[in-house]
This record gives sequence, C-alpha cells and structure tokens, in this order.
Amino acid sequence: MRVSDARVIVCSPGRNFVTLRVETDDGTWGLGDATVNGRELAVASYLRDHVVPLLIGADPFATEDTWQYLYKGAYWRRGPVTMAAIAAVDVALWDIKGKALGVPVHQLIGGRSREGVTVYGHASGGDLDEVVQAVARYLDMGYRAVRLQAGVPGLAGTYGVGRGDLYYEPASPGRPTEERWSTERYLDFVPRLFDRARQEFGFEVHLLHDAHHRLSPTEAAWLGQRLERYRPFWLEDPVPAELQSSYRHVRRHTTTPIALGEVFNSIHDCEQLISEQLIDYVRASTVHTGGLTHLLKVAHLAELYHVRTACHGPTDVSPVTMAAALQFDIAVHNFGIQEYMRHTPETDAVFPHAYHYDDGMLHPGDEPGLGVDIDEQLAEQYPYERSYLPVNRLLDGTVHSW
Ligand code: GCO
Ligand code: MG
Repeated sequence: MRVSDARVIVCSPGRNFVTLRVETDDGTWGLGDATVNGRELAVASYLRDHVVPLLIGADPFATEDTWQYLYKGAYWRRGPVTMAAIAAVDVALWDIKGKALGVPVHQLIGGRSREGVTVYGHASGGDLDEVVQAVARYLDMGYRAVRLQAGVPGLAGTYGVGRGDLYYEPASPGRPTEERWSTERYLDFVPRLFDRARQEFGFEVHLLHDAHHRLSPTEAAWLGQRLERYRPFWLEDPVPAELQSSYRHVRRHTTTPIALGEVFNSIHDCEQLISEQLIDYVRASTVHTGGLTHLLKVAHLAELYHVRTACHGPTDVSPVTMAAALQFDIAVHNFGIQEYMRHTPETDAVFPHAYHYDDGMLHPGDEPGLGVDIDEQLAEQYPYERSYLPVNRLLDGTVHSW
C-alpha cells in the first residue's frame, strides 16, 4: 500500500479550515486538519507546494518515519506553519492505518482507558447575570465542567465572550478588529466572577478560566492566590509562555492549577514547564503540535511529572482535529479534560463525524480510523474568506497580547 494522491481543501463553513485528504493506491483515504487561525493560506501553500509532492509513494503505515522525514528533512524545524502541515499528514496517515486495519485509531495507541471523554463548555456573558444564566444552561445539558468568561466592567469588548448561546468565534472577516484592555480592571473583576458563580452553583461543578496570555508573572500569582478559595479547576494561559522559567514565580506563590499550551507547537515548548512541574495541564492539540505522533510524546513525558492532558478544542480546530483529540483522550492514561467549543451546524454538515456528546462527555465512536469525513461538494459552497483574530491594546494604545 502506497500514498497515491493528496490534496488540500480550503473552505469556510462558518470559519476557515484547511484540510488535507491523503489517498492510497488501494482507495483508502485519510484526513488531517492544518488550520492555523488567521494564517490558513500559509499552511495550504506549505502543504501543496512543498509536502504533497514528497508524499507520493510513501508507506502510509510508516507514521514515525514520515514524521521525522518531514521534520528533520526540511532542515527548518518547528513553528506553527511547519508543525500544522506535518500534523495534517501524520493524522491523515493514522486515519488510513485505522481504516486499513478496520479499527478506530484509539485501538492503535493503547485502547480505551476510560468510558468517555469529560469536556468543558464555555459559559460567557456581558455581565455576571448573563454568565450565571449561561452556566445554568450548560449544567442543564449535563456538563460537569464550565469555563467562565465575562465582560469586564469599563472595557468595551473582552476576549472569550460569545456571540450566541453556544458559539464563540473570535476571528472576523477583513482587517483585525482592535480591542482595549486594562489588567487592573480585569484583576479587580475575576475574583467577583468566581465568587458569584460559587454562590450560585456551589462546589460540585468544575469552574475554569482563561486569562489569554495577558498577565505578568506577579499579576498571575496575585490572581491565582485570590482564586484559591473558589477552587478553580484551572487558570489558563495567565502569562505568555515563551519564557518557561517565568512560571517558577507563579508556581511559588499559588496552588491554583495552571493550564498552558494551546499555542505550543513542539515538545520543546513545554519540556521545562513539565519537567519542573510548573504546570498541571498541557493544552497542546494534534493540529498545532505535530499530529498524534508528536502529541503522544508530549503526553508520555507529562505522565512522568503528574501533568495531565487537556487538548485545545475551540472552533478553529476542525472536526478532524476534534476526532483525533478524542481518539487520543480516550486512550492516554494521563488525560485530564477536553475543551469542547461547539462548531456551527454549517461546519458539522461539511465534516460529518462519528463522535457525539452525551451527558457531559464526548465519545469518539467505533468507526475505523478517526471517524470523520469531509463533504467536498458542500465545502465548495463555502470559499475561503480572509479573517483575523483581534489585536489588543492597553488603554494608552500600547499593543498587548491578545
Ligand atoms: C481557548 C482559546 C481559543 C483561542 C483561539 C485562537 O482556550 O479555546 O483561547 O479561543 O483564542 O483558538 O485561535
Ligand atoms: Mg485558551
């Protein structure tokens, strides 16, 4: 069995996605996601112009060798574009392997370790009352873990506040929109958000919060301390993590669990964070961290240090990545939680999938491979639309992390 063809499909059913479809000479095919939010066409070109020509004739079962060939063979290593392209190939090959052997991918990476994949949903709102209503809605749907994000009083727009009941999509067409940010107002507000949520819902539900890379280590430590009494499940991305050692300061001053890693693209981005036990959850995803082959190495390293997995699962990782994440989540021993930001009905129609939600958990299904497809005819009706994430500025106009 050999790879005979591969093509890149760019479509925008509600948002942009880049998908790789790999075919073999016996007619088996597999899918991989290569979406990098706001930089989609760079990965499409990387794949079309530089990777697909090298894939023809490859052994689809040799996932480790193909991964090393694309990573070391390019000479230029790492970075989101390179690693998303390698991920798309890798995940598509795992999909093919599963289909060729007639088993779901999780059977190839350890089999089932649990009955289902516990997920968290996104409760958000313009003010505290709206967030409380949103949490109640998720609890009614059976969720046992909910992320809290709310508009910060005195700030016009805030990261993480959704546009509808169940959907949150931060990217928008055209030039990036600009938001304004005050860390002081935010720090004053977040403990009140948790206080209100615990008063309303008690301590049974897990509550999470994402600081989206906006704090300094000292600010993060301060916030972590203030939140401890509300026992958050985690504080996510409090500080940009390029400087991994900066988390020593955060860790020394708070026992609030820390989650990091949605922007990591290699094990080297978290090696120190994991081995020094500076974080509790690693949020790396298959699409942005080199596919299943590489993410399994991250999970196995993390297992040694009591760090658990928590794959990124926003709308900009396609149902192909969600399917891959669930195969991974059900199998790895040190699974922690899975983010589940629902895709729009348009996205789900273009990517029919076997995974399904039931009572606070996602289930990967038992179809061979990943259990996800792409309706290419339908995808054609949704052409690419240039879109960007917002840019963030402090109140005095200084560019800040978004
Ligand atoms: C999350 C995230 C996302 C990102 C988005 C950027 O925790 O799910 O922070 O919402 O902002 O994936 O492309
Ligand atoms: Mg996040």
